[in-house]
Amino acid sequence: AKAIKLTYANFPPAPTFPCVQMERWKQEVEKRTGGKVTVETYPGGTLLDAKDMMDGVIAGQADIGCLCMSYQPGRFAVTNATSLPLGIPNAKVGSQVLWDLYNKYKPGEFKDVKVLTMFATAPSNIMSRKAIRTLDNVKGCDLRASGGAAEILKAWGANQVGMPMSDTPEALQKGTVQGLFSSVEVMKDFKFAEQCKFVTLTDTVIYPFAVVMNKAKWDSLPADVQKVMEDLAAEQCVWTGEYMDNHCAEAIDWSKKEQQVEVITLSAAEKAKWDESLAPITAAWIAANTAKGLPAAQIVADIKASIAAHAAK
Ligand code: DTR
Repeated sequence: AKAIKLTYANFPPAPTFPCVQMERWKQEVEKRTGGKVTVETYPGGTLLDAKDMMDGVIAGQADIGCLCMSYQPGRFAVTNATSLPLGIPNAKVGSQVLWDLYNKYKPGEFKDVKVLTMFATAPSNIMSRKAIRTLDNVKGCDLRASGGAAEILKAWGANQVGMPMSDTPEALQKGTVQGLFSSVEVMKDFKFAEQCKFVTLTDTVIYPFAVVMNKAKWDSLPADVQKVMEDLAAEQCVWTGEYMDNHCAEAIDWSKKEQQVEVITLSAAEKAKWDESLAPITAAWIAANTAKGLPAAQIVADIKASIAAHAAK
């Protein structure tokens, strides 16, 4: 049989978690297909950039692409509902909740691709140049976030600045932003700890990711190869969630020990204030998306039930 070569595009640099999971998927596919398939990986936006990922894969510029759905909130309304403040406790649960949701709704925005897997980051925390200890400290602070996480920052009164993660190192360097709101593994992987000496633990929303394949390319694959990839989908989702959770813990340890970062835990009374300001977000999302014809209340109910089911495991 002729060897099958697939290209796989990713937007952030090679050491970051979207690329780590990409290399793991490549290895597993090459192994499980007995070398019938080889995957050529392109980290760092060398083949497709963050915002071109979905359309680039649809157009066949890459066979496979990894995208952060938060960077196009309107395009991926159903799956981005996992970025509402609904209490996803970690990346492993978040990844499974996202995968359940995708499989239940199979939203139309994915009709032109084959979805190979999905996964989520760990819940977001604030990484900043200045100490943020109270809700008042956040007000007016220039912080970078996208999608659902951006809505959270706005509710807290931050000056939210939107951009993909891959543009953030330069924005921090230039002082366009004073910090960011994301999962904390980036403190180590992007060396943000060299500039952001404070982490405020808010443990709020996750960012959802998808890995998609060009539809015609998928259709051209032999059934046994398709089966290997389909069997890997849920496993890859859980693997990535676990990797992310472990890596966030390592990054926090490293930041404290090697970079003298202070990790700020909010008091229960203070945290209650932060959470209270998020209360209207979900209701507003349900109203807006019901108006657009989505079963929005059901989607939120499904996410809550799925969190409870996976968190209990
Ligand atoms: N939190 C999202 C996604 C994200 C988290 N870690 C990384 C690393 C590399 C790229 C994207 C992400 C974000 O802030 O964009």
